[in-house]
Amino acid sequence: MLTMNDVIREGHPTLRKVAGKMTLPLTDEEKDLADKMLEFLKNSQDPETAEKYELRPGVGIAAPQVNVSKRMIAVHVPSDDPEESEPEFSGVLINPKIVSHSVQQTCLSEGEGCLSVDREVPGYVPRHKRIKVEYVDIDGNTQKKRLKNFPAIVVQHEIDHLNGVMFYDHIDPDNPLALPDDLEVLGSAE
Ligand code: NB4
Ligand code: NI
Repeated sequence: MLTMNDVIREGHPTLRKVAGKMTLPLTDEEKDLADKMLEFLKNSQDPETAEKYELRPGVGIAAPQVNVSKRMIAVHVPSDDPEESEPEFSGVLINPKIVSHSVQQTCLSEGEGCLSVDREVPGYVPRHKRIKVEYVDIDGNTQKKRLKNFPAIVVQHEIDHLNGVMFYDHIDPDNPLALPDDLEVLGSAE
């Protein structure tokens, strides 16, 4: 299983590289990594397992974060309806590409963090409120998904890692908590 020891931290050059496209079909090693990335997220969201293996909770992870500079991400976004056991969006996205997005931007009220950043970096991280993402799933099928709000923010954070971009690159250094009137804060109106 993947643990925090496998997660590289800021300063490691791989986090600033543009990751390479994956060729299909995936090798068994790549399939194994895909499974391990998704398993890591599920483990990290299970209080017992997270505590036992000292995992920081995560809703997303990108292959470069485990020092594999390839365009693969995993997301496991639980539904925000406690009754709903099914996750809102969960899976592995290979060669993900945002093919269109809204003009409207949104951000998380609490800002963002990153498993590769061992410090708090306060500030709003503007993201597209709605995106259409095209990717190949673990079975080799091309998928097109429309996402909005939290799942859309998670996928954008992960795709940034594939392009060597860190969440704090989007924070206004002069006024981190600036709220331009066209920037909606998720959790406020929603
Ligand atoms: C990626 C996210 C940071 C902002 C917002 C949040 C968590 C991450 C980083 C957008 C993407 C990891 C990957 C969480 C979390 C809410 C859901 C369900 C029950 C606990 C879990 C906590 F863990 N960020 N961590 N950071 N990244 N929400 N949740 N909860 O996932 O660096 O590149 O289990
Ligand atoms: Ni991250």
